[in-house]
Amino acid sequence: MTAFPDVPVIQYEGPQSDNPLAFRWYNPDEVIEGKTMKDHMRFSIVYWHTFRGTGADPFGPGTAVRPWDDGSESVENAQKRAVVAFELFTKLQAPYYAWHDRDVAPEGANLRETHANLDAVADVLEEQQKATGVKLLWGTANMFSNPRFMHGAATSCNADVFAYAGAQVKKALEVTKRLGGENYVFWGGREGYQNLYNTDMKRELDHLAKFFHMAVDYAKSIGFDGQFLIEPKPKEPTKHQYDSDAAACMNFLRAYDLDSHFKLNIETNHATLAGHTMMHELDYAGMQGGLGSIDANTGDLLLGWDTDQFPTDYYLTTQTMLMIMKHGGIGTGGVNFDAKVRRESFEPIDLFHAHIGGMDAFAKGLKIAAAIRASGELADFVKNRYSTWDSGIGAKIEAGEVGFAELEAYMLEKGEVDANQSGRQEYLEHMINKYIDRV
Ligand code: XUL
Ligand code: CO
Repeated sequence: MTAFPDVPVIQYEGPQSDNPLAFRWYNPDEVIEGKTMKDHMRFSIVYWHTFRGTGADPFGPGTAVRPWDDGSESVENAQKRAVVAFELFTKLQAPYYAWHDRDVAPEGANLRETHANLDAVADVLEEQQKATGVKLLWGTANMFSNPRFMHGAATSCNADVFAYAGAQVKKALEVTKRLGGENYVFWGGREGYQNLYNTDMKRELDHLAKFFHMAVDYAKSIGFDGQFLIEPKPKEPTKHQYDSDAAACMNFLRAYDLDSHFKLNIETNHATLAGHTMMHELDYAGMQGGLGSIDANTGDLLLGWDTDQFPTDYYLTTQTMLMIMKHGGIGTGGVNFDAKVRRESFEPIDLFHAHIGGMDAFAKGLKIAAAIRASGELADFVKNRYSTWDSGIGAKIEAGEVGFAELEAYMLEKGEVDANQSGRQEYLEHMINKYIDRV
């Protein structure tokens, strides 16, 4: 049985290929800076958009044609769907996948039944992982769709909801461990507020921290040694999400003594919703030792909400790979396509076109970034721009050898600062194009 009879395992055919079902840039075994493309990116496919997305929007129902799915919320349908998912992962040569508990298995009539449903589907996931070699990048719990989470989960005003969420994450952690998941993600679902008149923000943040500490403690008790990740997002569904951006997350983690247990999962469309670039969020997380993984997608600047589109822009992928390489690679994380096909792209084959495009864009971005790094042109420019800090007064300031009194004495003697130099933004933007042209 195959769900995609007309799709072969996608192969690398090189930039001149006209075959839409081939990679033009993603050549998994090609070595760049001493590491294969496969290991640089550790591509991952998400279960929720790719296998549970229907194309529904606030104006109309789903449009997606998914012949393998009978549309029911039965465990049997979920198990059949899992087999199809692994056919797609394998045909795309994706080494990883990621899920929410509720993507893979339906809720039952009560928590006990819900847990059992998850176990029954995990049996198939485990079998399929073994048969195909595809691995679990991360698991997470959906604590935002069910109406019980209307006020949030760990930040709910209702203590019972906190308790339910704890039970849910306990189980999700167990299943993530069972399936060899390399990370566990918390995206803040409805952890935020719609207004401050009805919200005790301090109490909610204290609860959120308590919840994360419980997760760390429980993971330790079951021997789950995957990396915990928080995924920043500023808004949607709430007006203010507590995990609003990389800086807010790092501050939260430090304030509550969680920073040694968590890193960040940086998502492109979340960065832009926060008014930042992906490059900014990656650099900020990286410099704080918090870069754990990325959710690869892109938004539409004319729409301005979380459209979760597939990334095809070489500037974006180049900038992303530049930052990942600058900060020493993606570690146990990966390039996880948290992206969905458009409502109008309703055929199964569109899932392949979308992922091939995203993987190729990242592969080319990696090659461009490597070429920029190999020439040293950009790094030399930046180093030179800060050269006044390498000796003289700059070096003394950095070494902590001087205070305001010494600075005053220095400037009184010198009278005026040495001449400033151009930042050369336009020169650099054009210089980056040179590498895009040449790769
Ligand atoms: C929501 C989002 C989530 C997380 C996992 O915007 O990105 O899908 O990645 O909960
Ligand atoms: Co995401």
